[in-house]
Amino acid sequence: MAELSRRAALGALGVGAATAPLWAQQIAQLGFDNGARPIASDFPEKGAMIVQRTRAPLLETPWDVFGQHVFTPNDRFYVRWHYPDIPLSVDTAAFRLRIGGAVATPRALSLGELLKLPRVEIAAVNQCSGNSRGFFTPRVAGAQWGHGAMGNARWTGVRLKDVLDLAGVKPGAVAVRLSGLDRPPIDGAPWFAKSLSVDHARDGEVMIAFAMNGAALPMLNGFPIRLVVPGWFSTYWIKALDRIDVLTAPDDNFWMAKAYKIPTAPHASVAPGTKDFDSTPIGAMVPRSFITNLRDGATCKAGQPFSLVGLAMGGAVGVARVDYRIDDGPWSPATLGIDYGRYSFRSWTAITPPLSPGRQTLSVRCTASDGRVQTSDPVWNPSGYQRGTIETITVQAS
Ligand SMILES: Nc1nc2c(c(=O)[nH]1)N[C@H]1C(S)=C(S)[C@@H](COP(=O)(O)O)O[C@H]1N2
Ligand SMILES: [Mo]
Repeated sequence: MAELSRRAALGALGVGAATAPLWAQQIAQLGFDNGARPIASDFPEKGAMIVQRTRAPLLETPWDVFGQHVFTPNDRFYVRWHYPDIPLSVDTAAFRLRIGGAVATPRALSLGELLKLPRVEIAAVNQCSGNSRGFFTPRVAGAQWGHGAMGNARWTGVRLKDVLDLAGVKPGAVAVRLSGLDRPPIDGAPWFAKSLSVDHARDGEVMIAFAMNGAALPMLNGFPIRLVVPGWFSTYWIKALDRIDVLTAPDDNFWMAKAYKIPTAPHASVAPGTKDFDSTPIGAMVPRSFITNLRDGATCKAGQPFSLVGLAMGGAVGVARVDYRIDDGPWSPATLGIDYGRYSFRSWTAITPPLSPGRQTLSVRCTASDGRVQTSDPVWNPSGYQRGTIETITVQAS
């Protein structure tokens, strides 16, 4: 990979990044109250993105991108960091991935050594736990994402298992903790680190990716290497990964023990306002589906059929079927597009019967290959995680 030998440098990034005056910017409407956000094109290696925050950058993919691509282009792929102190350049020659803790031989691997391992490629959706948080009712605190804190890519890299085997995981190990080059703003604050069970880390699918969609990772998406945990929410997909620690006890760090926890109740949902509930770390994703060629509030011609186009995902399993319906009518099957593997977006299309005049609701529903099906049950938890409810839009036919 020639691109990995470059010394990537972004220059100053942050407060000054979205420099265009507000009047010169486009505005995205995210579909919930107070959902207007500026669109900026001046983040490094990024095209037009919805700016949720500049420091640390939280950039959302504009919705029209999902209508144009099953694989989200790198320069339109959403960005999420917790801490403002993020890597802006990486000296790829000096870079080392350190593997320590309960291993036979602690290692510090150069990128060259890493790239000698067998290559794997997998198509997988990267989705933030809080994707679609802005649609939670009642609203909850946190980044008010629309549906664009997700993206699909072909990830190329090496198996985490093979990297762990180079160091030799000792018997008695239970978890593998991963962290990257970003740092908390104040001493004593917990580094952003996430852990997987040893079995999960060694399942042969969890990978360390050095490329997405055939190109080096954008700096903001974790250059030079990041973890990819197919089927799991991307809080675990550690970017700019430079440290792996094998643990002999469950990880009790803040980001595992306190943050990113969801109710154990069905759909990760509790009655709005509930604070005390049994919780568990968020993990596998759930089925979701979206219409991408029509916006909420769109107008269309009455008396004639029209085509629906969209994307679906099964979560941690594949997409078995997608159905749509008009108002409370029967569910009708959509036609599925190319299958790029169970972890990828799956495109779908449908031709509706002629629409009667007036306002109608269009709903879309994914059934995953394990039989799990989206429902209209509302999802609410105080952190705004794991929305999986059936999404609807209204159109005006005339
Ligand atoms: N090093 C590091 N990795 C990280 C994070 C972070 O703050 N630091 N955030 C995680 C979260 S919560 C998300 S949603 C994804 C976002 O990945 P992306 O920015 O490539 O879209 O990165 C994950 N990996
Ligand atoms: Mo996230």
